[in-house]
Amino acid sequence: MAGNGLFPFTDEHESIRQAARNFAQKEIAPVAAEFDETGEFPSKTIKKMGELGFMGIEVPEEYGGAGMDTLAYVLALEEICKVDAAHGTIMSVNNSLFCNGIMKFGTEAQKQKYVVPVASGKAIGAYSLTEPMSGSDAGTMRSRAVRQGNEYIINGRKSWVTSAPVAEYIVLFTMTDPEKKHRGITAFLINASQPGFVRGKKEPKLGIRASATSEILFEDYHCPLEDRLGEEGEGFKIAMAVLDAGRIGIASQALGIAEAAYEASLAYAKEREAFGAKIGEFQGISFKIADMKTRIEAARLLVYNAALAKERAKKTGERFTSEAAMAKLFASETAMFAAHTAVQIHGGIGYSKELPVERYFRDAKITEIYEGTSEIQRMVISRMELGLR
Ligand code: COS
Repeated sequence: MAGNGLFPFTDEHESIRQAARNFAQKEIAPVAAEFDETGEFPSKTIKKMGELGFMGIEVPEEYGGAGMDTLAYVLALEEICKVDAAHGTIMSVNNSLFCNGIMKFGTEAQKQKYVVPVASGKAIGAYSLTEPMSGSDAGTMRSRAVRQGNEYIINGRKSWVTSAPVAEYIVLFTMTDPEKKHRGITAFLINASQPGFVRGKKEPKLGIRASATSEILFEDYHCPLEDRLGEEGEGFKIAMAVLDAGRIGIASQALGIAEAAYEASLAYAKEREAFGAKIGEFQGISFKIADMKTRIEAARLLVYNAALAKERAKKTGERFTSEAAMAKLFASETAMFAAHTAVQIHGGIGYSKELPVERYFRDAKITEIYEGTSEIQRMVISRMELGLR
């Protein structure tokens, strides 16, 4: 069983964890290296994950989801990412950045039109905040939406949009009133098959290569009023609140990568011999094993704690910003540490594409960058501690 008695795991949690583990080992493990190499989008396995309910774990069943809680979501995502972080990225965007935001801020009609197809795995969703000149400083975007009667005309360029090359629907954040700065940002729901939406250059990435990422362009895209998410000027708060949930997903992704790197290292330390002994018998290796294991268990506690905080927030409406930021910060740095250490323990073979260890190393890095860099997480945590926000 995951956890250690501190967390309220149920049989339902155990069954989704097992289902995710079985699926990942049987269906994703055999193809993960190939999709990483080609950078192609793994449509078949993603479709099957949708059929199993993995694309809308927390979405109520009447909106096409699995109707489970945040702990179920992090347990399933951890198992998928333990085998392949790229599949996990696609899953996390659909769940936490797309469905979660619309369930929280959308109208009934928006939930029916956008959440139902994505949560049931029939369509892919995306989330678009970043622009070429606006990353960490998300309030400074240049794209624009101008209201004309009962619609908005959207123009501009967004970048680093996960799943954009294949997404049918996108939650977009753009400026409606530049003078108001972050208070002039508004969220919209975009239909990628409408005129004025253009998919731009695909990013050639270091890791999570099977998760497609690209720029998107808006050229006089007409967005009807009913596809505005929330009120005018509420976009920045919606973006931040949705990222709070997203960061818990990235933290569980990082935990999964760290565990994979650790388990490979442990097995290798028990099997590989040098100087007449198993390498695990040398302190140079055994202390690395101890440090990996300790950091992973600490990361696990933070991830499950953040999931519980989000679950409580469904009733109290309280923010879980700090819990999510701490989990993401620590788990992503743990993933990078564990993957880096795993390559070192494996030596030459760890640097080879014959084993997945080098892929864990490349995939781990993004968890310290996307959905807010480690520096941004430290900013978020320290501002809350110091009462600066
Ligand atoms: N939930 C709800 N509201 C939030 C919030 C959150 N987690 N975080 C901030 N806000 C609100 C604030 O309360 C403030 O409200 P008012 O306008 O009423 O004062 C407003 O948003 C602006 O907040 P703040 O002054 O803290 O904004 P900053 O411009 O200083 O930036 C950071 C805040 C740096 C935290 C934010 O820009 C950020 O998270 N950047 C990283 C973006 C990111 O993760 N990008 C990756 C995209 S996905 S790959």
